Amino acid sequence: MPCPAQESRPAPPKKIIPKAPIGLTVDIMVDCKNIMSRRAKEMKASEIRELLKLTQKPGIISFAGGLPNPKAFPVDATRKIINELLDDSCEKVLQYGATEGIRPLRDALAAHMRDRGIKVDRKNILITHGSQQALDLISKVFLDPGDTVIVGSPTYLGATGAFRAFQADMKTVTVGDKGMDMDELDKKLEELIRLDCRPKFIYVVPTFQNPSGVTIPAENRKRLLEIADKYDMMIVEDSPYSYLRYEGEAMPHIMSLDKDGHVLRMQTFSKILAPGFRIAWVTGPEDIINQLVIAKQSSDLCTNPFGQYVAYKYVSEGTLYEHIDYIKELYNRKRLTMLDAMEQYFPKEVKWNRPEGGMFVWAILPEYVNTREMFPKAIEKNVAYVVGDAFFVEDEGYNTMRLNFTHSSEEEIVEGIKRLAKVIQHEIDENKGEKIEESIITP
Ligand code: PMP
Ligand code: G9A
Repeated sequence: MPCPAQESRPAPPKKIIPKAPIGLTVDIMVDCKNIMSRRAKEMKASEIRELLKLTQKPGIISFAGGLPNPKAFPVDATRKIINELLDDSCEKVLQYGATEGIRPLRDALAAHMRDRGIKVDRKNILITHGSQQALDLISKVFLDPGDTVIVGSPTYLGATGAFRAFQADMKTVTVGDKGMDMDELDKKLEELIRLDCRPKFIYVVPTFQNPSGVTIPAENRKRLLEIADKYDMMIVEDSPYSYLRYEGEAMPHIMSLDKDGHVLRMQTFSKILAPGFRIAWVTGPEDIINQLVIAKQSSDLCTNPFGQYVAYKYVSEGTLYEHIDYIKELYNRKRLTMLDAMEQYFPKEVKWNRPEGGMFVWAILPEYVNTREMFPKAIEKNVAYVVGDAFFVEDEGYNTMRLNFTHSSEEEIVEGIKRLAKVIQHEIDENKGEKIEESIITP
């Protein structure tokens, strides 16, 4: 059935748009700094978002943003779906939708979660404008100024940005090669509760963590739930990368191990379809989902229904799973290319991990190399990374960096690693020398 909007409409007359006067807006603004909320004053620009502007410089090879590769975007299949949606149901797909998300997508996602051992239905699912919005809504619903949240050290900076925007007090727990240190977490919670400070939730990225690429093993996932149960605490499980496993055994979702409703789980289509759709979902207890819906109503009314219908077609027709297999093959080649190039070109003083999935390799440089100070030199040589300290709440991680391997081509990965290796070697040589000199002067 043709869309009513397409029915014989005369072409609109061409309008002449008058040019706006230049230079007025800034001059006539009130002294806005003075009237901004305390919350706004405490907000910090996202280093990744700022870096994205810088890395658009022509010729630069960027290992900075956690960007999917454009080859992973299913253009032809999406075009076909979009045409079908516009031809068959444009009244529905171009209309406002329910704040919770469109029903068929919520039903399909609930079924998908049930297949993974999570007993939920539609009322446990909220569709959000990316997982980033879910982080914002969770903060809005749970955090009063000064409330405590537990985060990893390091952790995803988009999450700390959201928690900071709601004036949270973030307490950190070390993330090692098995993810968050459970003994330290247990001790920290005991200590905080003794001081009458009850954190609102524990935030984790359990699988192929952003930024470190590490995964919490199955036994530690159970331990995390035991700890959450012991202190009656909620876990926010943010898992955008769990579908992107290239080797090793799949881990159970923390939520699938939970019997007592401790977990809110976030997943996204950004890394398995395309981030441009901005479609993600939160799975959780009905009461929490309902409260998040209310918070979302004043945020954006609803997530874009058009994108949701596209995502729904992918899920319901099963093409998403074939597509994920394709992405995994593409990204695994890039991961191996980066790891091989690092092995071949990086100075021996640099250490890094071998993530089994996801999008990032985490590198640790000698302590005397500051990756933030080194950054402009890397940009000068046309290669970019994210400075590691951006992922730490406390002042630490100055000798670390995050490298994304999914966005660049394999040739660019090799060339970019060669360039970066030279920059690092230069920094090591310069600072090592200074250290020795210092120790000669002041024994
Ligand atoms: N959480 C984590 C851990 C992420 O890495 C990202 C994106 N890089 C997000 C949330 C936000 O994802 P999106 O809003 O695109 O769904
Ligand atoms: O902010 C973005 O563009 C998403 C990427 C996040 C990241 O690099 O961690």
